[in-house]
Amino acid sequence: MSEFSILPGLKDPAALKNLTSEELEILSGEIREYIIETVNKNGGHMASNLGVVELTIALHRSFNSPFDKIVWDVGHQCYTHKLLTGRYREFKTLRQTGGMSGFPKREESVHDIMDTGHASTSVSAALGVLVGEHLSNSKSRAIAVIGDGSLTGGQALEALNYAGHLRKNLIIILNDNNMSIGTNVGAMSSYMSRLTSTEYYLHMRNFIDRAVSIIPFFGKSILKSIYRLKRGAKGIIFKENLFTDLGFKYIGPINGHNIERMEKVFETVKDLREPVVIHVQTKKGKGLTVAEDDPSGFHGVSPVPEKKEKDSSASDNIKLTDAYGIALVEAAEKDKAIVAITAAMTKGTGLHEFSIKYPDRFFDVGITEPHAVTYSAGLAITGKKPFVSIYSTFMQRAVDQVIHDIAIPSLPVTIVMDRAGLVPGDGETHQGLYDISLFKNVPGMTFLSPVTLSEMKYAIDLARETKGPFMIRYSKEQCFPEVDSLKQPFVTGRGVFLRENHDAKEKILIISLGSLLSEAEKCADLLIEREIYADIYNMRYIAPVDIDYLFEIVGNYNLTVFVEDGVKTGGLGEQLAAKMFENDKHFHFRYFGTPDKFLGQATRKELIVQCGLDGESLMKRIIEIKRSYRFKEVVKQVRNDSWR
Ligand SMILES: Cc1ncc(C[n+]2csc(CCOP(=O)(O)OP(=O)(O)O)c2C)c(N)n1
Repeated sequence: MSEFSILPGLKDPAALKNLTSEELEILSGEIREYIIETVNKNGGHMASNLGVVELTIALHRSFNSPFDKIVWDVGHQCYTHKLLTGRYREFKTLRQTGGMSGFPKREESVHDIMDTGHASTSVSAALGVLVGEHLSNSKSRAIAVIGDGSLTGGQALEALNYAGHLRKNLIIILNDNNMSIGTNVGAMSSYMSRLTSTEYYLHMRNFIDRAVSIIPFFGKSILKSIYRLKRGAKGIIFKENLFTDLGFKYIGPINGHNIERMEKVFETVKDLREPVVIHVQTKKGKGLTVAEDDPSGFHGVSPVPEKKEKDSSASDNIKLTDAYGIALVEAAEKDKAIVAITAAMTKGTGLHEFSIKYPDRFFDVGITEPHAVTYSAGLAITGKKPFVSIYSTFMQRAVDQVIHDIAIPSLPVTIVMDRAGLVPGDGETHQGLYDISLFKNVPGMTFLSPVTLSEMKYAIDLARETKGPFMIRYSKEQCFPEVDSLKQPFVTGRGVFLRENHDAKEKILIISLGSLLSEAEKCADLLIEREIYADIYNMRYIAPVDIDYLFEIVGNYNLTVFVEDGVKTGGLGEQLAAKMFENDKHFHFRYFGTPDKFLGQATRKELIVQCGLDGESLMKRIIEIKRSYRFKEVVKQVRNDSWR
């Protein structure tokens, strides 16, 4: 680790206020260096964090955190904030198990106002905090820092609407880098580009910036004139400014890499009595040329060793995300009705190739998951076959849209949930553990969990032939190897045996749902070492389940263990157990999933072990059940004998 002169000594943001402008420049450089080193080593959000170094310094110099509440939208850009709020040492452990979170976390620091990870919540949260503080007669200020991408999310717009109505002194910093993860999309984005790029307006902006810089500390009357001047400028070009029309004061665009200028503006708005939007322009990836040139590629960065591993991997060992991308492109070639939709996650959901090959049939609708789902319902009404790709965790946003707009009218929309199950690195907010419990009981839903490229292709073919709502879920994992048993076509409601040994004396079955199949396989291998044989059945279907067929299978075994990559309570295993109970099927059946608690950051492997779902834990659990089963059998036998 490099030797830094200023950063390690900063234990509290208040100390920032004593630094000279030369020292602030050195500090910015040290922060960037530390972020680059750490993110390369541990993985994390590179470009977004490099873009807000000066903005964060200016905020912490102007406001008094934690008395003043700074709320970061998404929170993926909070690294400088963490470094300036006493977490210099901990930063080395960024995203590691038991280490510092890559997102704001209340339990980590009083400076972290919200636990975040999902977009577009900051304005609502900051407004709530502000009103709450006022009710307690506190003079705390509330500042929401939101990116131009996150501003496209419906919740942010709902909050702007209400904040404009309340007219409290909420401060919104609009961090505009003209990017979401990829290029930002939508009318809002073009609107902001117009705000920042019109020649005349740029001229006016330069004039105002200059005016601001020569006034040492401009008073309210001068500020008022600046507003008037700016409104005048906008009046000529735009007639109306969205923010001013919603009831906000608007200042901007200002250079988000000039600490002094930002501070002057922040100092002035501090005591305003109405809501204000400060439009700050930043460069995503600032200070790291490769990230500046490819901000999208450097949005989320994998640790360097993982990259090497990935490069050396064989092409048949692809991730399920890539399998989906390949399978959808293939399906789209033969089926012109297929259209693909993503909510700002083109690359993350494997749709990059589709977007290049079929630009007219591809829609990145911005960070707007509920809209993405209902928009797809509209497309389906016209005979299109929409495939909407959204991470499992972000689909939590669109539960009502699935039920109300797709399932009730029984529209053929396929929701494809990537990053389902245990998700590494990002912690509680990014786990994909609830989709099975949220959606499996939606009437008419077909819900599949493919584990190989060939299963993915079957799933997509089935989806495009199905007339009603459809869901596909898979993890961030590699595909399971293409073994013959998994190449069998799909039969409604049924799975397939990965391993079946008819000669075993004592019959044990492991039913696996999703990517835990590889752990089921390890478990069976470990059991063999102990001379216990277990068959493995890949469930494939979450809904519908051919329950009579499943009963028939389970009836052949002395013990069946069901394993799912999702929360146990409300999961499929629990539902199957209930069905057995209802039908007086006294099978010896156990089901395992993730526990009823939020799971923090760790590698996927570590998370699997934590939940007792790895091969070895499963093996131990099965042996334990067998033991207690024998014991119970003996007790039952004794009781029966004594009753006779
Ligand atoms: C509801 C939701 N959908 C998707 C994401 C994934 N995501 C994380 S950051 C990001 C882009 C945010 O863009 P912006 O707010 O402009 O911030 P920038 O990274 O450009 O600084 C996206 C889409 C998310 N965090 N939450």
